[in-house]
Amino acid sequence: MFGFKSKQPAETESGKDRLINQLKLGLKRTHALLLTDVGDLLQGTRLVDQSFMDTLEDHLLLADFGVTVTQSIMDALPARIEGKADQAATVYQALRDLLHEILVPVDQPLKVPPAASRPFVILMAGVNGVGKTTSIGKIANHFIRQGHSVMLAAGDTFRAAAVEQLQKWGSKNNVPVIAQHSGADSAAVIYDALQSARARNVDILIADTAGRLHTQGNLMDELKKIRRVITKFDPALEPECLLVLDAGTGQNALMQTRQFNEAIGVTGIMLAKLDGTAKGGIIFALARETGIPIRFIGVGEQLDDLQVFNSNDFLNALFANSA
Ligand SMILES: Nc1nc2c(ncn2[C@@H]2O[C@H](COP(=O)(O)OP(=O)(O)OP(=O)(O)O)[C@@H](O)[C@H]2O)c(=O)[nH]1
Ligand SMILES: [Mg+2]
Repeated sequence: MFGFKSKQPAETESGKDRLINQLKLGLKRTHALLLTDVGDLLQGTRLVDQSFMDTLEDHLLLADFGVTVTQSIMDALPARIEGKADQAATVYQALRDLLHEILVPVDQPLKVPPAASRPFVILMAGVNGVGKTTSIGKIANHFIRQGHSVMLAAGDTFRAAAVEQLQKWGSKNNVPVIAQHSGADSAAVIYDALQSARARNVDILIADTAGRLHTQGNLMDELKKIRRVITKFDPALEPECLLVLDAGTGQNALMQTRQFNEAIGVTGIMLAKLDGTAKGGIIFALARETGIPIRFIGVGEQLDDLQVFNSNDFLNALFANSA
C-alpha cells in the first residue's frame, strides 16, 4: 500500500553518523564509569594484573551490569587475553567481544508484520514515569519515517494530564489520537481505538497505558484485561507488548520485567533514559537474565532521541575512544 521507496534520513551517511554520535553521547556516563579507571590501569606498564581485575569488577558492578554478568566476565576474560594481556587493545577487544556475546541474542529489532495483519498493536507498559508516553512519540516518528501509518490510543485514563500529553505527541507526528474522558475504562478506550484503526486501515496502533507498580495487583489485573481485549478484538493479532524501563533504575528493572512478563507476556523492551545514567550496564543484565528482545533505546526527550537497538553499534559507542 505504501510505495515509499525514497532513501530514509537514518540510512544516509550523515544520518548514520548522527545516530552513532547520539549513542556515544547517550552512553557517555556509563562509558566514563566503566572505562576511565580501567583505562588508566591499561596505560601503565603492568596492564592486566589483580588490581586491574579488581577495578574492572568494581566498575562493572557500579555500572549495574549485575552480579551474574560481572562474574561471567571475571571468569572468561583471563582465558581470552592469555599471552596478550600486555596489549591494551587486545584487552579492550576481548572485553568488548564478551559483552557483545551477551547482547547478540536480544538484538532483534521490532518488525512490522505483513499488511494482512492490521493494525499491528504496540502496547506500552511500565511503572510510573519511566518514559512510556514520550517513547510513544518517538516510536510513532520512527515508523512514520519508514512509511507506515500510525494511530495512538490514550489508554492512560488515570492521570488527568495524560491524554493531553499524548495528544501533543500526536500533533507533533501529525497522527490521530483516540481518547475518552479521564477515568474511562482503559480497555474500552483501546477497543475503540482498535475499531477505529481497522476502519481506517491504519498500519500501527500504539497504545499508552497508565504507569503502575509491578507490585500493585489490581492495576496489574487491569493491564491483563487490556491485553485480553486485543485478542478479543481479533485473536489473530499478535501485539508487541513493549515494556519500558528506566535505565537508571538499576537491578530493580529485572524485577519489573519478571512481573510485567508474568502479567502480559512482554515481547520487547524499550530502555529509556540511557542518556541520564551511568548505570547503562543494566542492559547486559536484562539480556542475560531475561533473554527478551531489546527493541529500542531512548537517549533524550526529543522526537528523534530514539535508537533501534543494535548490539554492534551499542558496543562501538560504549568503547569509543578506548584503546
Ligand atoms: N533524558 C531522557 N528523558 C526521558 C527519556 N524518555 C522520557 N524522558 C523524560 O521522562 C519523564 C517522564 O516521561 P513520560 O513519558 O511522561 O513517562 P511515563 O512512563 O509516560 O509516565 P507516567 O505516564 O506518569 O507513568 C519526562 O520528563 C520525559 O521527558 C529519555 O530517553 N531520556
Ligand atoms: Mg505516560
